[in-house]
Amino acid sequence: MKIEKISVDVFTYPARLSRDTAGHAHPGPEKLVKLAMLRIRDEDGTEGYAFGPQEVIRSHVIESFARKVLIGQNVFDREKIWHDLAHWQRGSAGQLTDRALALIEQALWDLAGRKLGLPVHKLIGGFRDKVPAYGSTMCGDDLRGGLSTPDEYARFAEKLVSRGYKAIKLHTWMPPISFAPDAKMDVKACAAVREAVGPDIALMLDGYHWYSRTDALYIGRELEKLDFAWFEEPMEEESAESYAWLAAQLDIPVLGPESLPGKFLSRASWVKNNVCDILRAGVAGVGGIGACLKVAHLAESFGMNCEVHGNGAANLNVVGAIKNCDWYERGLLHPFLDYEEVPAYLNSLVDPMDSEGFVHLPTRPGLGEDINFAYIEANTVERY
Ligand code: LLH
Ligand code: MG
Repeated sequence: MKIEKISVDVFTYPARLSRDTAGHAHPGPEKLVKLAMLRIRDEDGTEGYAFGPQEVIRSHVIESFARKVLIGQNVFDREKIWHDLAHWQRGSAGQLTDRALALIEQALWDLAGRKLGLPVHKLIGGFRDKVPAYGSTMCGDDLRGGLSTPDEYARFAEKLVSRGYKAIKLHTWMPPISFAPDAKMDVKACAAVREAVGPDIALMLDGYHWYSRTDALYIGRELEKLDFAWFEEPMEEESAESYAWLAAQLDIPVLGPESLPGKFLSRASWVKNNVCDILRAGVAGVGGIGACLKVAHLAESFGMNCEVHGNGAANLNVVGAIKNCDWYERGLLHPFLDYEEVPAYLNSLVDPMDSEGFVHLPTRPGLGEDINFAYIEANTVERY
């Protein structure tokens, strides 16, 4: 049961995404993009896998930290391995990130599931076999027919509802879009979507993340009139005081923190200080599935929901194993892109959604990704 080998295959696959100067994803011309697949192998030859950006698990990270900590350890000792890695972070001069911890730990969960013949959510302790999804839009853009006006958001929302979604989250306009940020435009888009989908679809807003307190308060009060389910990350999350100020004045639940560092420790301070109403954590952001479960269980202990950030196998397995999360975030979605299209390195989607808007939890052993190993082998450009 000892870990024998850790390696990374970097491969290319075609995608139609581009990133703006602030890092937000939008539709773009098809081009080959790189993705890294981390492999961890047990002495009996069983492997576990996790996918992520090459930069996060570049050869320095694998050589200097992952191999030194993992080789020879018991493959099932995830908690010990995670703490050994977390302690290395302090002396790593910022090179060993929470995102690297998350990918390494994900591969260990995948390996454990494959060895035991169980999906990871069942291994953790299953809570459900299907979960309602919200359609999470891309950020607003300036593409005609895309997400460039409130009316275009409304037309797209109608399409999402006819696809089966029972909930929609808007990401509205952010710089570098010329007029952004604009609190009034955000409210107009939210009003147009509510008008288009009627009262029975749950709606959420995840707008500009750097609004002033007063703009955030204005938007929050308008969302209350539109019966939105939550208001996500409207301000800089380093300012817990601003969130406490906002949450104290609004009835609509304020949700966060999504991108704040500090793993489950920073979330504990948010709960203790009544900084938010619904807690947030995603596997990549807090350093792994185990860390994300700690946040969810912390929230549960205080009678709060923890809405899990992001799509993908790891987040879906967490959602399948906790009670206090109402939705799975499916996206990011855009009128010009087809989320149902399977990326070339997989044989099928890990998060298929039925016509009622439910995503079904994977039943394959491990994290549940149906990996196209032949494609990856044929398109590998670097190995270490
Ligand atoms: O800024 C963005 O591009 C989105 O907000 C993105 O980070 C998305 O992952 C998100 O916040 N989802 O909840
Ligand atoms: Mg968000």
